[in-house]
Amino acid sequence: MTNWDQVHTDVIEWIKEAGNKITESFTHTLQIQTKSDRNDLVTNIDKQIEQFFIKKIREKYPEHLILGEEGYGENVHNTEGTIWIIDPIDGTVNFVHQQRNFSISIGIYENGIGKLGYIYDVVHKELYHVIAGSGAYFNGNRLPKLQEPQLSDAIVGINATWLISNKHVPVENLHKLVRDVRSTRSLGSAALEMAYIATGRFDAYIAMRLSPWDFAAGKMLVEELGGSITTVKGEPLNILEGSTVFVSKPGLHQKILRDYLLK
Ligand code: 2AM
Ligand code: CA
Ligand code: CA
Ligand code: CA
Repeated sequence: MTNWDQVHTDVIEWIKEAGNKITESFTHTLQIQTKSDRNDLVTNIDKQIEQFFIKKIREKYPEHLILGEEGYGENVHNTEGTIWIIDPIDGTVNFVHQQRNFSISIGIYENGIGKLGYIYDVVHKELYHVIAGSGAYFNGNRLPKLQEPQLSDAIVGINATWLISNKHVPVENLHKLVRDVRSTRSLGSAALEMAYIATGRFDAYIAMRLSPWDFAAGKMLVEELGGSITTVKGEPLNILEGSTVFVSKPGLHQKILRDYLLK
């Protein structure tokens, strides 16, 4: 049996330690490589931080499985057992170019069910965490349930790239959405954009290409507070597969799906 209180204590300690390692790296020269295209970056620090978590987890919880973006964990094929889904740096482009607006994201699932989730904004020292079924927290303070906003008052997170072209939603529909809401933002860290919904800084977030480590923690966080997360077609997310992602406060989710994304 997993002692979840102990896991929580450990993650908080490890995430803060990892955060310090990342901020210390700011004064050193980064080794930057590209992945799927020239704008998809990875650095030695992304790799070091993933390896740091994997070492800690394997020492303390050897029976647990780890799915990490940089590939130092296991090849996880099904949801059986306890799986840690880790993005060591979510928002690597921001990490490289801005030294801010990136996060560490960790979601822990047991037999496919979310148990614990963490999103840590390293530079602002803002920690979002969720104990599924027992509350979501911002820097240790319990977050209230999300309220339904008016579409015309909504701040929507979306990357401008998807308004130029995407394979999933007609761009005209997205253009209309942009006109109908109060404003759009693009933060560049999917996990943080979901955390921003939890604190009410954003009302919705749309992304056309995310991976499990981008949304594993954010999904739990938003759902705990009564928000919804699906694909842009309204389908449930598979925690082990990449997909489009649409996250929103209650009420607004159905409205944006019906009037814009499924139109
Ligand atoms: P990353 O920084 O961990 O790669 C904005 O680019 C957001 O989309 C970030 O959260 C980024 O995560 C994520 N993302 C997912 N797939 C990506 C890809 N192929 N290229 C760039 N960013 C990607
Ligand atoms: Ca990446
Ligand atoms: Ca990511
Ligand atoms: Ca990453």
